[in-house]
Amino acid sequence: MKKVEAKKIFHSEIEFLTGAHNFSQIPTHHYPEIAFIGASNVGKSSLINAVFAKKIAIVSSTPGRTRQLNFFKISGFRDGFMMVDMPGYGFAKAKIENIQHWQDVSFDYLMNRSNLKRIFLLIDATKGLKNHDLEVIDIFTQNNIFFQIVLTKIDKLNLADQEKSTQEIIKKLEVYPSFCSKIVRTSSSKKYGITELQNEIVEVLNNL
Ligand SMILES: Nc1nc2c(ncn2[C@@H]2O[C@H](COP(=O)(O)OP(=O)(O)OP(=O)(O)O)[C@@H](O)[C@H]2O)c(=O)[nH]1
Ligand SMILES: [Mg+2]
Repeated sequence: MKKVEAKKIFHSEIEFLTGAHNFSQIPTHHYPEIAFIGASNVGKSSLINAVFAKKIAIVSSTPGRTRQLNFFKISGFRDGFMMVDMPGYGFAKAKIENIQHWQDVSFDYLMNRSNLKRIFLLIDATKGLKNHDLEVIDIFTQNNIFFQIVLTKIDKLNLADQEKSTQEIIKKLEVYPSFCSKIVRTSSSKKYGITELQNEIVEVLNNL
């Protein structure tokens, strides 16, 4: 199959397709999917906007803004692919039954979705790995789900601290077989690392 260039993908149309509160609302289609998952407020929606250079995903300073699985369709790869913006976990103010519900829907999706080709797990570079992240990573490990870490908000750290944050994560996670040791460092606000992340996405798609 002919390889598609990054420029074609990231300058193509992106549209919000649907938001799923329940597993039954998750759309059925043949498009490959790439998901952004991470703690509430880590910067998932901002990063989708930065990667596609469009204000399409809703960004908020209030944690817990994304309460459904949001599906965005991108036209620039073959006949299309999907980006999935997942509800953030670890949102302290949410009602316990809501948290349980989002988690059930999210994990059902993550574990059973054959369309899903890559999970990018976002970690705030200033915070590092938290218990919530490790719980998610444990579930990935138990289910042999491959994931790749993306550090967010690196504009808040100097280069030495970015490196320290990266090495700490590698040290903690290198024992996990489903961990991809290639960590991408990004800042949506300063547009750092966006090209690198785009290249990772292109690689996933071109290897399908
Ligand atoms: N300094 C800085 N702030 C950022 C960056 N990315 C996101 N933010 C801020 O972090 C906050 C949360 O961003 P979102 O993109 O809404 O985070 P989210 O992970 O989608 O949040 P939920 O949907 O609540 O889970 C907003 O105030 C953003 O402006 C970044 O690269 N640098
Ligand atoms: Mg969000």
